[in-house]
Amino acid sequence: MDFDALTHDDPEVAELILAEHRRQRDTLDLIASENLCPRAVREVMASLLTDKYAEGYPGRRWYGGCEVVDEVERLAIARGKALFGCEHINVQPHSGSQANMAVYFAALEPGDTILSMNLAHGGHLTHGQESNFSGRLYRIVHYGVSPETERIDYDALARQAREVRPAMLVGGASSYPRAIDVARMADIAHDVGARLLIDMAHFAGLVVGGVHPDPVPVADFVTATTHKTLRGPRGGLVICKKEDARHIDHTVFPGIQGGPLMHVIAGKAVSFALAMAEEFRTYQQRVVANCRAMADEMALLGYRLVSGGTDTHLFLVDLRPMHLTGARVQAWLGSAGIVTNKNVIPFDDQPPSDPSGVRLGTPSLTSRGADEADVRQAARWIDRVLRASDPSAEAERLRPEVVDFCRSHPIPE
Ligand code: DSN
Repeated sequence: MDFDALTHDDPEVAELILAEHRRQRDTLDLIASENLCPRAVREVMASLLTDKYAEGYPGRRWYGGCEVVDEVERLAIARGKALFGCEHINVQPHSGSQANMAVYFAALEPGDTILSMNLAHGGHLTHGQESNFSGRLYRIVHYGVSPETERIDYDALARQAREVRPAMLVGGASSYPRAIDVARMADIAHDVGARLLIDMAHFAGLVVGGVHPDPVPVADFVTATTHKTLRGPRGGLVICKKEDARHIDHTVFPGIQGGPLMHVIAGKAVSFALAMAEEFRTYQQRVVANCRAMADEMALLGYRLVSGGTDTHLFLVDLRPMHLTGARVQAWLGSAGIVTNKNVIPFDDQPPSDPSGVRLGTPSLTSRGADEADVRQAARWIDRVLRASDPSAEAERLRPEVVDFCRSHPIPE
């Protein structure tokens, strides 16, 4: 990595970035929402596009000197429309939270009812958590997963929608391992006159890769982050039909944001182009195949997986049969160089700070070239630590093997 100016001007921050580089280089990242964006995207993010103010939209800015960034944003929009096959895309949201906020503000009034996935069953903060703006501004009713299958019961959801009559149905989750039946969700929403938002933050890359049902043709609004399975810069986007385009754009700016981050928008343009290549499709197929293989290995090793497995890039391990909790497991695996996150599981008795599950995902590992044999090995490493009589000591013993693996599967430099 090349940090000549930074090393000279601020060696302290330069050293922290190098430390993070070493950490990423020498650890296995199994956090399902993380990925490794290509160097081209990082170069754009570090470019002087960060200096430009461009409030407004291409051709309609509140600042002079926007002729180049206009082209950047037009390119991101054109590529985004081609990639997702959508009528309209807004590439300015700084994050997935702001993308969701834009949709709620554009389509709802405060106090309207939103029917969304329970956070404790895999939903997201912006789907109505009580301290989040969504939970404070709207009347939130949650659906969850069935206690028997740990999957969404679409018949039950349809009945609930008929009782609740929400203004908006929200589909999408942060820790739901199964594909979402977006067509069924659209039927349920439209049957009760609700608008449908599909938050595909986690699975946008899978949609592009053709390994998850595509919400774009059936949903009124689709939001995404660009840094998870999509493997782009950290940011968000909103997709909608032409009739909502003006309203969404006006809600993003000036409604909830000021100046767009033009370096990030350029990064989105680059990642959209990369996502159109055949290699990206293959990558997404491998993310899902790797996830299935790793989940299968964990199940063979005797672990209980929420819903019995996965259709996506992530799965959840129920630690209760092992008499373990997520915080300890996350810490032990972290000592071995295996980075995970503790996670609530449906019907969890444990508090969110130390829940009964751990979430495992394969996007980052697959970006390093890991194959099914590699992820099965990662599962066996996890088992080795968790079954050891002294997991902390076993994690220390395992650490050099993890580093060897990481060195033979480098991160993008
Ligand atoms: N925090 C993200 C995740 O880890 O799933 C969701 O925004």
